Amino acid sequence: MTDTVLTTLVEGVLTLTLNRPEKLNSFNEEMHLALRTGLEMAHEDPTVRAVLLTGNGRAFSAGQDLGDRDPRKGGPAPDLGHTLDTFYNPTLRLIRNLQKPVICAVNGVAAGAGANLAFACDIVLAAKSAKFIQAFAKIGLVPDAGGTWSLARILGEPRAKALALTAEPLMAEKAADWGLIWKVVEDDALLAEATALATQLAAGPTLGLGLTKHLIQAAATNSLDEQLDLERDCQRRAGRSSDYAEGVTAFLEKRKPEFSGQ
Ligand code: LHQ
Repeated sequence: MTDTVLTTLVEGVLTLTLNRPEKLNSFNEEMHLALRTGLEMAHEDPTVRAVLLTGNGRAFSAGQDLGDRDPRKGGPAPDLGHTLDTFYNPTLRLIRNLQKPVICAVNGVAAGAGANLAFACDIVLAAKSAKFIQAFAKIGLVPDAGGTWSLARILGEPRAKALALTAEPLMAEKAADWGLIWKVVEDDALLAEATALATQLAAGPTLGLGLTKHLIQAAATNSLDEQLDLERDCQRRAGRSSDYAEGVTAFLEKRKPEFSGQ
């Protein structure tokens, strides 16, 4: 059995590399469970202070492994809702609920749930040659893995609908122009740049960064009043952290802060 997700932990960065390159890192059950194990480790292990998600080979991920459920083999129609409940949705929630930054380095094509997995991450960098495809329409499905949520929120209805209904590829540079991702990097510089960013964030004030992520996500559904209250509560927690004391002390002493993540 091969490792369907390669895992390393260096300087606080847990790098999870989707690793079924011959299938363009499409998801089978084994890869789903391996990714989930990695994300659960990110939740539980305090030495993990940032996550970097990427793919091995020429693709980031082509979404669901379509060979896994070959309709030519007969049998009852599959319950894809169950597949989402069992595999995709827990992973999406683990990423969104992780109170640590998740960086995604999209190294090549990201199709179907593969694209939407990337959009769930906190900061997305993509190789110049990468493209995003809402491939679902080509096989009679609806966008999943949070795609309708992310696309509608980030792009608005006109662009979200056109991408989802036509399944036209969206090149990395346009995705960045449209605000779907953070930045485009030359192909051969992607991993180094994404690792440097993840390492920088892993050395940051993890509690404060996690609360910041939570606040920005909550803003999508909160009223201004609710958000002001939530900012107050989060700032109260951040203000009691040792990283706040260290940050201010380092500023006053004109030195670089050494954050512990606490
Ligand atoms: C693949 C795949 C793939 C298996 C390439 N599976 N082998 C959730 C709930 C439950 C079920 C259903 O789905 C979902 C969520 C979803 O993600 S649905 C959407 C599933 N994904 C797709 O529909 C994308 C299918 N792939 C493609 O359209 C193309 O492969 C893309 C545009 C990604 C890349 O095109 P090319 O660069 O031309 O590569 P290729 O098509 O030649 O693929 C290379 C190999 O990878 C090839 O195998 P082979 O043995 O012939 O070399 C493909 O069969 C295999 N592959 N995607 N999803």
